[in-house]
Amino acid sequence: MPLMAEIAPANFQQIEPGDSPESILEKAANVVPSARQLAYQQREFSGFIHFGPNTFTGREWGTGKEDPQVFNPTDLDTDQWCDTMARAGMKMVVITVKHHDGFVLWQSRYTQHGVMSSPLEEGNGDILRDLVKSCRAQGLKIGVYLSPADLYQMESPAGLYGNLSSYSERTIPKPVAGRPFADTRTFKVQADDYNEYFMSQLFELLTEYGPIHEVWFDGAHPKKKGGQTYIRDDWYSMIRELAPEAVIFGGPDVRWVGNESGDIRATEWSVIPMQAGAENIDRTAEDLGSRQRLYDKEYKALGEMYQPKRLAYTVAEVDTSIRHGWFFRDDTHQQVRSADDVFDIYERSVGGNGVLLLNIPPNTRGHFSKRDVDSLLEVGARIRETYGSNLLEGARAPAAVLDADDTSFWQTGDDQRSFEMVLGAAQLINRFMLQEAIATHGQRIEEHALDAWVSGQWQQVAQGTTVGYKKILRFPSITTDKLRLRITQSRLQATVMSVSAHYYRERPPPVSITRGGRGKVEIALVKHRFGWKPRKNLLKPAKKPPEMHIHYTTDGSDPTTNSPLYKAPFEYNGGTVKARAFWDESASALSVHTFGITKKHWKVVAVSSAQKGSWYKLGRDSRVASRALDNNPDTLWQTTAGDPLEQFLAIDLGKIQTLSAFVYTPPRGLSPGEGLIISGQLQLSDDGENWRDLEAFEFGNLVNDPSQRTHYFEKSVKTRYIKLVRTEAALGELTVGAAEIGFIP
Ligand code: FUL
Repeated sequence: MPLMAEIAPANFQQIEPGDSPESILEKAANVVPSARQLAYQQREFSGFIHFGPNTFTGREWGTGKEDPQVFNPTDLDTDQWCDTMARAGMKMVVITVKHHDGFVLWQSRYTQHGVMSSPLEEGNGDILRDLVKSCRAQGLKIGVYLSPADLYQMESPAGLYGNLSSYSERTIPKPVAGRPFADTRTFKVQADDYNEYFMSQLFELLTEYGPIHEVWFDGAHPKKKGGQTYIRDDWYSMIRELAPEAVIFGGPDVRWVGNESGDIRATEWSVIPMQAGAENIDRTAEDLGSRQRLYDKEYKALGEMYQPKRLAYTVAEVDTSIRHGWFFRDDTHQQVRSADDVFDIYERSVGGNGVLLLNIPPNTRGHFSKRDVDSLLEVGARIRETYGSNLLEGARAPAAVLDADDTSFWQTGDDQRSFEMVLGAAQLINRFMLQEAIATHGQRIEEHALDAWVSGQWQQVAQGTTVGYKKILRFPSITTDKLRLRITQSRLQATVMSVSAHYYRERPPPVSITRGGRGKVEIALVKHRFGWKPRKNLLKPAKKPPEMHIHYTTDGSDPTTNSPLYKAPFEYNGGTVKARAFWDESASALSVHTFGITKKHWKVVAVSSAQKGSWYKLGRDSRVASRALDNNPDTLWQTTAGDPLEQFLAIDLGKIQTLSAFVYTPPRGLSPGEGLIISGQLQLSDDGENWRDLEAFEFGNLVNDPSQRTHYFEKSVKTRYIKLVRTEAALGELTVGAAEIGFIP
């Protein structure tokens, strides 16, 4: 392909009507991150803090009607948070200064719904002030999550959200008698009451708490009101003026990776086609930036309005929580991710051209709980142990890829597509890291492969697609003294700025605990995504893997080598199974699974409605009520839209059972948000006809995180008949459903 006239690298490139596929590709290859995006991406790993009334009420999404008195951390210790995060290897912290409930964690002039009305320091507490101080001591940067959705401002009588006030010229910050600002800059905007409120609060955050490095705008909206609109362009301009180093998440700089489970695409392009403003892309789509996507005919066929106007640089941010849920709920049931799990997410996200934003929700004392701390400290130790040094140091290789200079790089040429690295001595290696010179040359590598010299010949040990800021290749351990990196496909000539090789000390893999079709519990080693076992005919493992044993318990205790040895699937009527794999002295992370009572003798006694007939994905009767009891999470029960007043499912458990919790598995495979039961009521009956209320339940944030949810009862109940009644469906949908309904004994 003939090269076109040089294009000056820029943060975005405009697509013009006369552009050809070649010229579009050339433009894409010359999109580079802005200085603030680059600095942000180089920080790699940040902590996320969800803290607020939800911490004390156990909700995922608040209502805005909480009494500020509930917010009562009894022993707030932001130093403990920051000390832990710094030791985990994080460089920045983002905190929910205002979540969807509208409660503010700082001393805002503009509302009383926040710390100023809470018991914390008798109304004088300020979580952001304390956190900023602790962050400084640890060298951590700080970011603020300010939710545009604000339930307090929607629900309270004088609330400003959607109050139908007119847009007129307003001055930001709105002056408040007796509370002047030291920073005397002001902004004139056309705004309504809520935008004026929101921007004035942003002004406080950006001018009174020191440099802010990320502003996080959540896209989620538990509710909407009054056709409220946002003057986003004005928010962004003010941020640029007041916090020039801050990246904007949910705005022009940083993009949601598209899930909350810690996953990143195997191919993660930073350069993606979009309209100006960046709001019009489907962030959950599998392919955002391949060549096909750049000059997609179908995309163009949608018409002028939908045509991508520019190729822009956006950093993918992987936000996930160390706990099940974003807020602290309890230290008994709420699951905490193991170090294995977090380290795996770290390697895939940071080593997959993304930034990892890991949430650690403080508990009601205002501390990180011990389990979270243990896991984080172990992750920090593994990061240092694995990535703290480079096994290629002193190797013979192009100097530019081994020096510490970010401006020097090796570049492919017409007949130069690979380079070798010759080590001084053979080394045990199972990780390889590479980086492109994105600051000057953008993201260009489309495919690459790594070879090792083993048994007198080159053997491919790993391959990948995109690289961008950083790629970590993981492969079974090999012993070698020679490596070769091949760039097998790229946009224009690609660059490699830096490479390193590492060894991750292998641990026994975690185990999975499942219940098979016949109701028996099966425990198995999880095959690591990065191939704990070498593929056949590829390479002999450098070391023979040691013998592995799995031990488990059903009495709640932590399994040791003295616990029952797992040999074969076993019968189990429900409860909690814990298991670990052991080799030599080391044990895998603890796996825990709680099973509901078996559903063998359950029957549907009544249902408000169910979708009949076949459904294209699953065939005949795939959405009838019994599908919620069939132990198959891929089938589902879904109501019709014909019973909007009362939607329910009543079940006969076959005999009287003792139940301690309700487990809801949301339907899969419907459109996003469809069929989700956000809140409901459980009822009991002795005869299947006369019902009395048991408890109400509520599951927040199901749309973004449609994972299995458990509602524990205040105390266990005995019953033969139980009924699930929908109170509210997600996004106001007319139908609800479930993939599975379960109860824990
Ligand atoms: C989502 C929110 O709805 C959750 O509550 C959480 O804050 C998460 C980070 O973003 O959109």
